[in-house]
Amino acid sequence: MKLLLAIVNNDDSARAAAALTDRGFFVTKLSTTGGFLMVGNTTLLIGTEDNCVDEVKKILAKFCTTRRSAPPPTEALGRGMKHGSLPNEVTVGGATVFVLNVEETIKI
Ligand code: 2BA
Repeated sequence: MKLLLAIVNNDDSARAAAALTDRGFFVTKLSTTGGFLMVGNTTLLIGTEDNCVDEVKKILAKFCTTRRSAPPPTEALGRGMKHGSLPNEVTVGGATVFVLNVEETIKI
């Protein structure tokens, strides 16, 4: 069994989670914040069998595409970013996915 931690854009999270649950996957949505931009994102927890990991990755790739967008407001920015230092457009979306081995899953 594997646990996928998928950090995705808030705007993509509902459709990605719905597509995953439609295919029978169990999903938990966590509201998270990126440590660099200090902007909200969503972390999806997906526990699944080893042979289903590729299907989860395909669904995430379908619903979490990268695109160009206006940057977040500068007052929301965290470390490493100065006022006026962002370009007019930044790349948003995509997914950062960690695949972890699960020793045991128990539902009590
Ligand atoms: P943030 O930490 O807010 O990072 C937003 C984007 O800023 C990143 O996009 C990356 O392009 C850039 N960035 C982040 N840290 C940087 C650094 N130390 N130096 C230079 N540029 C940096 P993504 O790589 O697509 O990551 C999107 C979000 O996924 C991140 O939001 C963070 O919440 C999470 N994430 C990505 N990689 C991670 C990792 N290795 N561990 C934990 N969380 C990660």
